[in-house]
Amino acid sequence: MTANTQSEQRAAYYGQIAQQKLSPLWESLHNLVPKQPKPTAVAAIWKYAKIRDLVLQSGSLISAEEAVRRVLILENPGLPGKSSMTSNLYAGLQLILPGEIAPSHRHTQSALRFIVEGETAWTAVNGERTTMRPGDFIITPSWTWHDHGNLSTEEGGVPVVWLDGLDIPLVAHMDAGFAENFPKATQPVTRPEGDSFARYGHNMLPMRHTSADPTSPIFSYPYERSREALDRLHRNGEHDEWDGVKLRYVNPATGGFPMPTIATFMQFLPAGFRGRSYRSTDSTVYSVVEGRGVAHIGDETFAFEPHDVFVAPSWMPVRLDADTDAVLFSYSDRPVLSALNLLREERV
Ligand code: GTQ
Repeated sequence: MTANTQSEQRAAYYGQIAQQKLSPLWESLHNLVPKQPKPTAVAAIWKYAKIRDLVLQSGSLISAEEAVRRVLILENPGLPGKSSMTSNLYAGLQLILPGEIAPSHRHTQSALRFIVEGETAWTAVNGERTTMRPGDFIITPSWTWHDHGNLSTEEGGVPVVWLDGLDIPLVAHMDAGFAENFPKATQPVTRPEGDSFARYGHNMLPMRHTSADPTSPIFSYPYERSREALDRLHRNGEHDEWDGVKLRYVNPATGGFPMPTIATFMQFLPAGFRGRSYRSTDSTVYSVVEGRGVAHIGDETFAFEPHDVFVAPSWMPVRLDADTDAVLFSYSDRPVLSALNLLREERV
């Protein structure tokens, strides 16, 4: 049989089986069962200096009220039209202007807020408001009402911008998305600010706390605390050749990840740090808090400075250099990989 007739025969056959909703595995086996992860997401960086004005411009195009959430989605160029940063995770920059309120709603997607600039915004969860300050890591648990606002007055106020990290693509993939609006713009405030931090944020738990909630009861992890811990460890001589000084955030009630689907981390890289290469099957989104350096991800090299966001998709080698002392916040889908026994790591 000539190659031509063979391929013609196969094409005809594929046409026939397609009519019966069948497809030949042998044409796609290599892609379906790859030797190693082949993420469609690519390594990429968003330079805050280039996008800040565009984020602020959205404030004169649409109100927070009309938009519900006034956010520019950071869309991975390898996943066009998918509103995704990685195969499982979403990232966006949300803007809230003085006097505005982003109305209360809830959804099954879990969210984190990582504050980029401005100190006058609040977010509410479970009847408690917390002030959002740069570098704070704040959680909106799955299916909890949440509304955001900016306390500053319209004349003297400043815009507030934060990075939203959600498990939107994962939940979409699972076909498990539910959402609803609260009947009013804001939920009732039933507890004073700082209440949950007093209960859960001091290496103690309320006496009879037994909740097995997989989401951390601490909803704001203040930057002050995380920064101090990293600084102290650095001064004590902690220095990992891959990570610098890196800590993971925990749910104090379980010791596990702060959210069922998203892990979060904060790391310090001393000036002159030249990190070694590592890779992992979780995909990680980084937000630069302080300092300047270079991220080498796969074949790409990105110079970074404060407020830049960059992404390292699954299994791409990552190597971090710091020109000045630098602090990086990051989040990943590690809890999902870990729960499914799919987490692999390699430190070169
Ligand atoms: O603040 O509730 O960036 O529901 C995307 C979806 C933010 C939010 C996003 C959301 C929110």
